[in-house]
Amino acid sequence: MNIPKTHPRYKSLLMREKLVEALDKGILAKAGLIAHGRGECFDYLLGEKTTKYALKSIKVAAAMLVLAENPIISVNGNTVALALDEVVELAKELNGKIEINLFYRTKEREKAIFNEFLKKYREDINSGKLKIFGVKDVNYQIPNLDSLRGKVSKDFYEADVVLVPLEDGDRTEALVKMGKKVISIDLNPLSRTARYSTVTIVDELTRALPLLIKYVREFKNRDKDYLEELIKTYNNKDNLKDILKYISKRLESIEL
Ligand code: PTJ
Repeated sequence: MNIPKTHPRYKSLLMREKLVEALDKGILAKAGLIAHGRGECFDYLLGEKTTKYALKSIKVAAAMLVLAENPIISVNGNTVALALDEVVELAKELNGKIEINLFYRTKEREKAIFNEFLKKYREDINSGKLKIFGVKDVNYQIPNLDSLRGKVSKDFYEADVVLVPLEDGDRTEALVKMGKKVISIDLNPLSRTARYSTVTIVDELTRALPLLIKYVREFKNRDKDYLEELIKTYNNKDNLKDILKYISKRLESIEL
């Protein structure tokens, strides 16, 4: 569909279009459309911009990723549909590790997603700059997690910091129980994922990732004490409460 750039909701419509295309290509789960709709609704409440609270989480997440010994980024259908390039850019700033992990897991979708990486980043994959896990190598099981999301690669299993955009609450809880630091990106500050994560970035994926990349680059040049202090002084639950207050104040003062 040709969406005119002048349309007041151009960006939002473009995102929907990308998701529909991804559905046609077998990348997105049908339920991914519903998940996006829920996200859109929360984004309206947030004013469709990165709040100062989200920025705070982004900085803490960047510090954690820079200090991590073995970080990994987990991607699902929605993330690949909306932000494949940003995920790759971020992975390449770290150790190049990305894991495909699907809630609605089928061999066909795994393959379609892997091919999407291969189409654009074959050279990086062949040279080892980019490592895509989660297709034929899922020999490890996350304890206490029955969904198909529980099957992971050795690299994911052993990671100390995991970035999980649009995650499920169950897996977030199980990953935290394993002792991992879990960074999620989720527009819904009330979700179980948001509440269980070590750091929740309550922001839209395609707004948050470029900022995360920016701060990862910047923080590689900062000393360890500075980054550790950022992490130490952050409290995820307090941040979520601040976001809820922000939404509620915003709604009370809104002019229609
Ligand atoms: O590709 P699969 O099979 O792994 O399935 C992925 C989905 C997302 C369908 C699956 O994990 C799922 O059902 O997730 P939930 O439980 O609906 O949670 C998705 C969360 O992501 C919701 O809380 C939404 O508010 C949020 N969300 C949706 N779109 C965005 C978003 N957060 C940030 N940016 C978005 N663009």
